[in-house]
Amino acid sequence: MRYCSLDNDAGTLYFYFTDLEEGQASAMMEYPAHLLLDAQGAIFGCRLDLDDEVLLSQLELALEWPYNWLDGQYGHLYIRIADEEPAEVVELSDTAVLDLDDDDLVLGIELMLPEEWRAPGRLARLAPLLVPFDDEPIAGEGPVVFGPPASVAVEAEAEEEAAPAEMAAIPHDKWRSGFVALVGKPNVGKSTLLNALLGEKVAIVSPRPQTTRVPVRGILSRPGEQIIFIDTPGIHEPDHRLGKLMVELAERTLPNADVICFMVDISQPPSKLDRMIAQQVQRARGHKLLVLNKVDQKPRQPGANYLPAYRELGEWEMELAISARRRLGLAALLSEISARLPEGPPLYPLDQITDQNEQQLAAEFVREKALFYLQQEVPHAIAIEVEEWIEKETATYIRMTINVEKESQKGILIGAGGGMLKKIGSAARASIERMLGRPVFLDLWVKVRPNWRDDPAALGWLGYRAKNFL
Ligand SMILES: Nc1nc2c(ncn2[C@@H]2O[C@H](COP(=O)(O)OP(=O)(O)OP(=O)(O)O)[C@@H](O)[C@H]2O)c(=O)[nH]1
Ligand SMILES: [Mg+2]
Repeated sequence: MRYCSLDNDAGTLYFYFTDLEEGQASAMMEYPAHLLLDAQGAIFGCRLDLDDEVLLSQLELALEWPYNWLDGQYGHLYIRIADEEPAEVVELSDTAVLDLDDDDLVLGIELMLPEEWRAPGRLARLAPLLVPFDDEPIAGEGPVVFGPPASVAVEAEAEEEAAPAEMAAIPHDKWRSGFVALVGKPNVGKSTLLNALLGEKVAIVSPRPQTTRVPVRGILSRPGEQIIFIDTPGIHEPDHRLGKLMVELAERTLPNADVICFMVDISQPPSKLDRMIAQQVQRARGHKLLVLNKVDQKPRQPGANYLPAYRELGEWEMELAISARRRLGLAALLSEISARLPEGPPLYPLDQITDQNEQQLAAEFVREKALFYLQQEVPHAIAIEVEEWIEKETATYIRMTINVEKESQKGILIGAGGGMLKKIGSAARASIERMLGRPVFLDLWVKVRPNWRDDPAALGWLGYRAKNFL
């Protein structure tokens, strides 16, 4: 490794394989990541679980360094500063980013570290390579940032930690509470934002559109206020019954929302879908905020500023430019939302953070890993049923069926020698273990349910029915 650097405000640890010039990194790819820890708990490297989209030739710079290597059988890329076995391998809840140059050569890696992994002790092994982080990842690029700098966002997150008992002592008539809908087209970062606002992973995220299928509630309780965020499926032109339901469920959140965050991707110009959704949002009664996400990303056309085009899509009480992934501008967004909450008592227990149960989340983690590892239509044709969930003495035994629509998809999902299913299973198991805090035995089976996305009966028993979410 050439050097590493920590952006403590955004919680990003950078590993670079070459000296970087400003603006050199021009594209990125995302993969699940793990930290490699030594016996003292210090980070000495990371592991990325790559897929076939990365070519060996792209890893030339990374693999020039002595202790880095690619385990071709599993697609695991190890980035290390020493040749040693890790005492512990820890899964990160956020994906890591490969930074690529114009020739698609991987220049470096960005890891999103939770607070507890940014401690000096954790970085002791990396210290000799650590160079100060030179701020301003978006300096001079892209549109104006309205949000405050990241340090403000981080401080605000830190101060919100109030014990539920303390909050419970506040009389109900002093509370404000309300529903905040996160709506927009697929892939603009709604689920990433929900997770970033809560500081917990309650919604799965993937680089593929149409990741979220049903509304997910994330509850943020702070002294005197409870914000109930509703992450919605991306609104799109559906081409099967499941898609229709996804869009219907997203649209139904609009009339009841106190605040609507219309989310767009500021690195791209508005599309027909953005225009259509903006019009729907305009008809709703709630406060309307225009949330311009991905300010960290360069505009599609160098130098372009798409802000005026988005601004024109409707009447917005406020415009906020943020990066959900880098947690920039979130404190400003939260305070604008907070200022618009109606009076009312908390609607959920103060220690509850989502409306989903552990079984639903576990099934979603499997779907998330499938979205990462599988190509094209296959991950979209997946529906997961939890068949068994048994708390045993040493582990939780979980059996799930992964339904696909075609024999060919079943073949791809299982992979040669069962390799693909194993890869998805082991990545999902790590996420489920992290959530449950105990070992998990995950038993995955694959079944073909022809055409389930267009079959009302199958959709019903797979849990995709409107009345479950009203
Ligand atoms: N560069 C950048 N990428 C982001 C940001 N926020 C989200 N992303 C990426 O955008 C992709 C889509 O994110 P999601 O949160 O799944 O998007 P979504 O709007 O929930 O998508 P659907 O569920 O399909 O509607 C993922 O690859 C995210 O990592 C951001 O602020 N900057
Ligand atoms: Mg989503």
